[in-house]
Amino acid sequence: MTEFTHAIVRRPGANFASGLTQADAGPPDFTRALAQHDAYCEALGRCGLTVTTLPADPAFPDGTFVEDVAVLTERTAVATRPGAPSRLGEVRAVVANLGALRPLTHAIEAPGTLDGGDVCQAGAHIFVGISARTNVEGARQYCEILRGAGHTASTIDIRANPTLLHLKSGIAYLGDGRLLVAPGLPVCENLAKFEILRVCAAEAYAANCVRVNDRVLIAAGYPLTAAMLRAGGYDCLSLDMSEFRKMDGGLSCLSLRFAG
Ligand code: CIR
Repeated sequence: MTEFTHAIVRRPGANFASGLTQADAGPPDFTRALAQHDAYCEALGRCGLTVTTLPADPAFPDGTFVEDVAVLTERTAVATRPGAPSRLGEVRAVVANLGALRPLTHAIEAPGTLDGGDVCQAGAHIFVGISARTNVEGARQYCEILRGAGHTASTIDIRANPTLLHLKSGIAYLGDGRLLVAPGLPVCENLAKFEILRVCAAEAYAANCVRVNDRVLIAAGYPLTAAMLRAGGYDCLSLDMSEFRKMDGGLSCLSLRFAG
């Protein structure tokens, strides 16, 4: 598993509640969102990462979900082309801040769209979701980039499952050939090569966890998933994600993690 040294995050802006959401869970509380974001950054620090925090940009209420605008592997650094038109302009600032640490190797071109939330790296293999945000052309371009760099890649079409905004809304790689998977994620041949830990239907949101070096960041309030991970030997840091969940966001979306 890649040992991460750096993360880029972006503070939620005062108009965070104007972002895109289908959660129907009411508006997020901005003050609480800031406190949750601070705790998230602190957790990344505890995992050994140097965290660069970008200021909010009022032009982009979804800008705190930085994961969607770039995808980084050990061999590639790709600027995405987000599937939501309101998010297209988020790419520039984040990519500029990757700077010399991770200079871009590629960019997704129109008419392709790709959201970083649809990319799940599982060791040497990379799963790319085809979703309401990532189209077939964007996934094709990205898979070609990955294969050209020596990765293997395959797609998972999640369009039949509207409860999953992105592929990583329903899957997380835990390392050691293990995946945490939500119910409803289509099981394909490439997934079956991994050991699968299943999240129960009542805790589907908990499938979006993040392995960061020796720890796993998990969303607070999902005791069965937490117990399963702890029984599996994982050192879990539990974080309250309530306000980001109201905006369809999860733990992975709030940072770009990489080895600098
Ligand atoms: C959006 O709809 O684009 C944001 N409100 C949430 C994005 C969450 N990102 C992610 O899961 N990677």
